Amino acid sequence: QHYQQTEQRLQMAQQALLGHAIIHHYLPCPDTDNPPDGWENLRADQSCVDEEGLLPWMQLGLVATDAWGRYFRYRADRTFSQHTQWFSVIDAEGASNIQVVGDSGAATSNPSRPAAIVLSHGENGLGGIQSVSGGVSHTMAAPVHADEQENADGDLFFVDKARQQSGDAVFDDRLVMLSPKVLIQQMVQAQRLP
Ligand SMILES: [Ca+2]
Ligand SMILES: [Ca+2]
Repeated sequence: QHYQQTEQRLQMAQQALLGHAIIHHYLPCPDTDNPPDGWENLRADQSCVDEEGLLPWMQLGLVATDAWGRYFRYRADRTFSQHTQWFSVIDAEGASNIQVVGDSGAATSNPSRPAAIVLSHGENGLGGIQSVSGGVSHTMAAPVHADEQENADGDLFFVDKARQQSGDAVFDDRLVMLSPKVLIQQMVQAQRLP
């Protein structure tokens, strides 16, 4: 039930990001405030304060958290989140530095290179930030599973795979990717690319 609801919210986040890109010709920056306010954080020069943070849910008109009350982690590649310059089709193809693999151990596997990812830390919530009523937030404990650690370390690498458990180490993260191809196709259709 919680997984289904979280899955639905992730799908909606994916759609909302596409819609945002079509309207504004870029992806929003992450929300890096503490406590988060649901709005992107920009520097004076309009670049993102950080490429990774929380999904700016207010800006996208979404529910703030997953079904367990934790904010969604969000990373947008800088090619696609530049507010001052439109990305071109040529630049965008394969330009993303984000890499998503099915298993961090499988170094040979071909990584996906999405323009952005939205991630729920799952039922255990480890590595996430819990929303507490009254605008307060609470940082969850660090993950135990190596692939959950990979999803919480703030770098360019992520793991997307089915739930897994070995002893105390549980992998239950869920993520959605925004494909550059889909993004470009939608923007071309909406005549939002030069
Ligand atoms: Ca998790
Ligand atoms: Ca990582």
